[in-house]
Amino acid sequence: MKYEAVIFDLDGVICHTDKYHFQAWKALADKLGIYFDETINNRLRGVSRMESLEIILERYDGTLTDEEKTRYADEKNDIYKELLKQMSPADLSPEVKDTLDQLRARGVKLAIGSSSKNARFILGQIGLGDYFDAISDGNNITNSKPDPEVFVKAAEFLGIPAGKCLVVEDAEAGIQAATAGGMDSAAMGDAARYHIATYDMDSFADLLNIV
Ligand code: B16
Ligand code: MG
Repeated sequence: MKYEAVIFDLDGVICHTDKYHFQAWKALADKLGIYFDETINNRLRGVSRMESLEIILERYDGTLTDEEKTRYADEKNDIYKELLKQMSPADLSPEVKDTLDQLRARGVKLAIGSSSKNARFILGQIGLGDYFDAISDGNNITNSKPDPEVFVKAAEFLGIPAGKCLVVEDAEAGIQAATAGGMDSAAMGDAARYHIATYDMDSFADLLNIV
């Protein structure tokens, strides 16, 4: 076995919440009269909530105080959390669940490394609340991807050296974070287009050949 642990990004890897992020940011952008579209939304992948707000505000004419920014980020998160209530175990694909189960059966440790502060809520919604051996998320980090902190913490929580961990990511910043943390990476979706990861995946089940 090449890796003792696999650290999974959440959004865009285990499940897909982009459409809910989009709807929630769009509602806020509309309220502030800011242009916002799917292309701008793509830039928010893997990026923290406050950094996402800054990207959206690039098209805002006025200036906001830090208090106002925090209030608007909270407002977006309230809308987003309300939308997340629609998620259920049906949002976990059989391919993803089956692959995770097979990795676990081989004795591989499984962790989450997500920028999201809602990671535990999302995992609960899709029926994986108690599934992972460790969860490192937006609540236990001070620096977001491409800083390696979220993955370094996940490896620490597992007690496994970085060199024995594989990171699975859909965001370019996430692949950069894995590399900065001394970890190999496997890229899915958007991240696979940049060919900067150790492996580019076509499907989630490819992991069974990589690990
Ligand atoms: P929250 P990941 C990231 O999750 C999302 O991809 C990104 O779009 C979002 O802004 C970020 O979490 C923070 O999310 O507002 O819920 O704390 O891909 O790192 O699992
Ligand atoms: Mg992601």
